[in-house]
Amino acid sequence: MSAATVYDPAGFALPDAQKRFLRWTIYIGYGALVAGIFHGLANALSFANINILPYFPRLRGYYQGLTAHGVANVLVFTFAFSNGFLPLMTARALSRPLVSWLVYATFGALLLGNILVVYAIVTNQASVLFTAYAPLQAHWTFYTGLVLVVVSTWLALGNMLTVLGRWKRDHRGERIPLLAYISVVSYVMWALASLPIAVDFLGLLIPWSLGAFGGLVDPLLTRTLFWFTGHAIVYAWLLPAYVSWYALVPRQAGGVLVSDPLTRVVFILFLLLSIPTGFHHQYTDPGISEQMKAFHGVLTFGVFFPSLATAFSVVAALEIGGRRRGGRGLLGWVVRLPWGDPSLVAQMLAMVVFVFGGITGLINASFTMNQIIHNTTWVPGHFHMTVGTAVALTFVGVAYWMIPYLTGRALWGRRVALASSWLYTIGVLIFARGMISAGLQGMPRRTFQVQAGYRSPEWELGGALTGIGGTIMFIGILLFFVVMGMTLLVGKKGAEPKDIPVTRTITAPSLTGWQPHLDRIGLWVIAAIALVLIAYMPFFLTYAPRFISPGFKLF
Ligand code: HAS
Ligand code: CU
Repeated sequence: MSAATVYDPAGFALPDAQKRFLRWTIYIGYGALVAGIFHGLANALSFANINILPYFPRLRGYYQGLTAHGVANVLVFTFAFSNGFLPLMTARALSRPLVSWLVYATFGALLLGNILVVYAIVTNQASVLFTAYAPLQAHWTFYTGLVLVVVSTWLALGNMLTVLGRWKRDHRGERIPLLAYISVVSYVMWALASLPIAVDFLGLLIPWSLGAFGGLVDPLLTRTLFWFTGHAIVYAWLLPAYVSWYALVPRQAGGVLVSDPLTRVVFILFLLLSIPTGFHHQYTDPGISEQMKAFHGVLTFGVFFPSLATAFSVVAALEIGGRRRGGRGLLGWVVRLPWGDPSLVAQMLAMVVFVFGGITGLINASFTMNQIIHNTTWVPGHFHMTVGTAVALTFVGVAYWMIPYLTGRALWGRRVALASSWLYTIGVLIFARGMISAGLQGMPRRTFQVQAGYRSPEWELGGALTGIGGTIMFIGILLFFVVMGMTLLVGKKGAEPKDIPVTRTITAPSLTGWQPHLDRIGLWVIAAIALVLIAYMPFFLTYAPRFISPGFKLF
């Protein structure tokens, strides 16, 4: 750790058993990250016309690998990390231990879910990609495993709410500490958002995979339920990263967060607006009225706003840090930021890439422009800069203080860690440039280019950049694993950070006026439900389910 990252202890200590289980919960996530990147490499290279799939023992096809990549990296990695990180943040903010049995249950549900999902994918009975679109049909263990992963997030939230409830009993009239507030609101939003996919999997896909409904399924209904959850899911991945950007990064950069109230407003806006936007993934789907698509489109631009406010807040916090360290002039403060601290650098690079992720997101959200980029490689170009970098690289950066904190071993290989983040960032920018330009030329996503008989010469450059960038990203992440592995094996004992780097804010929360209402999370949940009903009821009230399609197993 660089000299800039000195964490003063606040007298907070979690029981050892809780620390251990949180650690193992998070390890499942990083394990999934490494498991997933191998097919990531194969997929990137396939766009450059290079086929390394034959080198994968036991792999029986492109879609099996692509499913493993998506499920491991966006479903398991993200939620396993958050299941450990958010309860840890809540406990730290409230200076209270967690509920032990809920920590264990969260870990247990996640582990069991993973065993089922891994079984289904490894045995090639679930090559349906992470979106699980029917009528592609997976083995019931795939859907059930994913349900258990979702259950694990509910258990983690249950833990946080219990601890918060106990804290409130002892602190009547006080405002919830910011770090606890934003951690809880993140998972409250997700819990609400996860209900449609629970209905989809438990009510439709699991029974169907076991032979119910005469073996028939309604593709539009299941797709709509998926995206009902599926847009909000991307914010469920993002918000834990925002928790770090708002509440920890300013401190790590030697700065301070500008506004406590603005931060709460941002998270409430995510609670309100993340869910009623799912149709922007279905602009090209038949059977959904144009008016409803337009309504979701407008709300999508609405949910863009709290991210803009976030950009303002995090840049301001970094600027304060840079100026306190002697930075002068318009941009001199950037140079003075602690560029030797691997935890901070990973997260700052994640932010820079997210600017491009955000811009491409706006283009996706624009109804007419979406017609050009939908189902092309533009979309994976977009999401590798959002979930694939803003989120993943932030979680990598957090690991650089959190794993030492949880294991009692100091970080090994600061320079290797820095190299890892820089390589990954350079890699993803080349990769996404390739995917985005080729996507504009119509290169399809989810297609094994090596075997596609309709390759266009226009895709050559974009495909090659995708392959080159993907390879650099792969090396970057491998270095992260070297750092983590060595930290666990030989990291110096006793030199680890003793506390979590929680920031201070310039504007404190107010005890009077409208602000305390922000802490009435239950009321905001009711408002969010109302908005969701307005956005989705017109579809569900007028839609007559059509169980018309048999299941397909094209693998
Ligand atoms: Fe998206 C498709 C629209 C954000 C993930 N998105 C996807 C898919 C994924 C995904 C996985 O409207 C593909 C799903 C599939 O398989 O089909 N997305 C948006 C919009 C935003 C957005 C409007 N997406 C995300 C995030 C994701 C994510 C976040 C994951 C975590 N997306 C869409 C649409 C589609 C879509 C359509 C469907 C496309 C189709 O046709 O299939 C926005 O909310 C983005 C807002 C972000 C910003 C950036 C703010 C910048 C910040 C950093 C500031 C820091 C700085 C650094 C400047 C406004 C906060 C300073 C540093 C120093 C060192 C000084
Ligand atoms: Cu979306």
